[in-house]
Amino acid sequence: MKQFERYLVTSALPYANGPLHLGHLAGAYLSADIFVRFQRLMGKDIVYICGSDENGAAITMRSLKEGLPPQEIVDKYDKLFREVFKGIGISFDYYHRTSDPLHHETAQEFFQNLYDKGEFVEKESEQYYDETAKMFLADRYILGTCPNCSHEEAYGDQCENCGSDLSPTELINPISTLSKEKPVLKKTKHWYLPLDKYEDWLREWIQTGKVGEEQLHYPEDWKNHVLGQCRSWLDGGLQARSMTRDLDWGVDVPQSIEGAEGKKLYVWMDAPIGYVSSTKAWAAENGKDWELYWKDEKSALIHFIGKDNIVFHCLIFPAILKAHGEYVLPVNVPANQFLNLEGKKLSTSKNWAVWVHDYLKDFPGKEDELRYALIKNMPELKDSEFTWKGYQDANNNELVNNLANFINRVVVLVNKYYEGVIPDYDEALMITAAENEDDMGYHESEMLLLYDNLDAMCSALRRYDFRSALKKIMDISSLGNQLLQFNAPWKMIKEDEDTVKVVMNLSMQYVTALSIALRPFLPFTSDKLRDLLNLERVTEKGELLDIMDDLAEGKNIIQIGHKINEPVHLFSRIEDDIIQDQRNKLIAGAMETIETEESNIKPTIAFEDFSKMDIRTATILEAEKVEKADKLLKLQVDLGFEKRTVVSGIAQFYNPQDIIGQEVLILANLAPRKIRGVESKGMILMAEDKDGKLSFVSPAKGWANGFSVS
Ligand code: B3M
Ligand code: ZN
Repeated sequence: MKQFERYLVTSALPYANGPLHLGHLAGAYLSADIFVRFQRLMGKDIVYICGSDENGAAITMRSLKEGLPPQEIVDKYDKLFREVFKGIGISFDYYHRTSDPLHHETAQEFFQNLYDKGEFVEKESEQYYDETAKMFLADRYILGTCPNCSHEEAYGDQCENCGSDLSPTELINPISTLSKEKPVLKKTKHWYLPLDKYEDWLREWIQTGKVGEEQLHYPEDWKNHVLGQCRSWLDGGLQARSMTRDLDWGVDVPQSIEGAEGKKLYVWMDAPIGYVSSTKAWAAENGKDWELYWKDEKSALIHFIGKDNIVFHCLIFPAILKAHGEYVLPVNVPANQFLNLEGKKLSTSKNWAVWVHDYLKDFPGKEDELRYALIKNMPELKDSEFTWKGYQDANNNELVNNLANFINRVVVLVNKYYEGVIPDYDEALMITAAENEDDMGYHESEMLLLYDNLDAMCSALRRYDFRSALKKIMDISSLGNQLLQFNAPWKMIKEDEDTVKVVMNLSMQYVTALSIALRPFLPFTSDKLRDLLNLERVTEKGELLDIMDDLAEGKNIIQIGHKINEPVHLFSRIEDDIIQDQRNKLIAGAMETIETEESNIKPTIAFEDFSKMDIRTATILEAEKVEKADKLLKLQVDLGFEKRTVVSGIAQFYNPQDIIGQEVLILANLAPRKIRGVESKGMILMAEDKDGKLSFVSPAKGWANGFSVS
């Protein structure tokens, strides 16, 4: 195993275009925070950096939607992120932002470096341009009809109805979301990174961990789903990717480069360099050398991200780093999968989310309760789920009944029997040679057991297996509870005070170990517990390493004669009504979003516009699936005065055999269109519900065909 002298840990830079929800936390932030706090507790040199991602179309689209300038949008969310991350205890060493001049400079230097080395290929292509708004349109600014499923609101890069990847020029009837007009194709020049050129070494590096002779990482340490995704990208063949955009918001392409005017860096070119600028800002404020962390081979770079960012962190950014030449490559990218919520995909646009700022407001002082529930269900290897019931159970059954119960019992008893002073004990009393070959005392052997459990927790943390590591903490607490249950000091105190001293001293050692070991997971609880123990709060400077050394040598970690404080409650039960409130809130939020969307009526039209439409009653005579199109049915409809063919995107909702004889309304004078080789004349009118389900709109039963609807 390669030994590293220092670590640089990053969490994905969140787009400053909307608030953070539980999925974000469980994806890239909690995991990194646990890892970093743990390494600090082990005395490692580790820097944890992040920042707001404030460039690119994600921001300008939001600015359009909220009707605020982009700068105001990013200021608003950057501020919110800082509050929320602090509130939930994410312990960045530095939180920067990519609108900062230092970042613009750093990203431009990087671009210039690659440009000077001839790493880019200049290419001219035709892209959509909005003549009214006078700008080139990023993919998301173009809407049109999907060529695959006829969905009318497909984006320039993707159809959300059938899920196909598109490019803007494939859309039928493209329209600009800015001016609502048809964009024109216009020539534009961009700089492309020829990723195909790096394919061979990327494959070698991902699969063997080697670049040339040098072993840079060990693939067996990487998560399978991460390797799998990389492999499938590589197998599909990498393509040159444009590293610049025609946008008016973001980092300028260095103006010394010919043709740079009006061009910005592609957001996925500049954002990962945000990790570098954030490190620079941290170093400048702390008198450190940022280059050591990025350029020395004894530095381990680790990116914590969600699975949708894998290709950028495992292939594209490494290619950029390598092309530059002076930088280290990541030793691991322990990406998490997705967190679902109450049985559904988390969705910002559908407002199916628990927002972290809302949680912090609704549950003040219960930050660790959320951290616990999320870590326990972290989507480390596969998608997982957060439910309010699960949150309640984790709190009541584990934090209250196990952890708080153990700690409380110990603290109460030590206060009761010894006025809060850690008792001295006679180890010899408890040596039971028959049970224990090494003549080891009870205290000593239980301390070793504690050590073994802590050691197992450390190994799990090093493997990024945070769920198992958290489980080890609860195992230690369970062992503590068993210790009390087995010895029942509250009974024993009457006949055998000396043995009670051994048991209570031991229990205090367990509680003290917990006050440090649970810190990566439950930092707020660690502080409360240290206050309760009347010990200094943990500063994350090697404290875990210290107690592990002491325990290995059989030393106590809280000293005889030390006086602790009076008991306080660390966790309390969460009742059903609180949970029900949260469920109601979730559903109400989602409903409200649907209503505002429904009331989001299209612009007013004139009566003449309406009267141009010829809507008729009709009956479906025949229906069959369209080959190789999951969503389409080919229908024969009877309009009374004629029969015709219509292709309709309803195959997901209706079986062909079930709709023969169905009475429908049809827009009869829509221009004919070829869909999948079939000429479609007209459109069947359908109603769409909140889940996107379609159903027929039909005249009263038995209505004759061909009548006009107005
Ligand atoms: N902002 C994408 C995201 O928020 C992007 C991550 C950048 S990491 C350099 O999912
Ligand atoms: Zn589609």
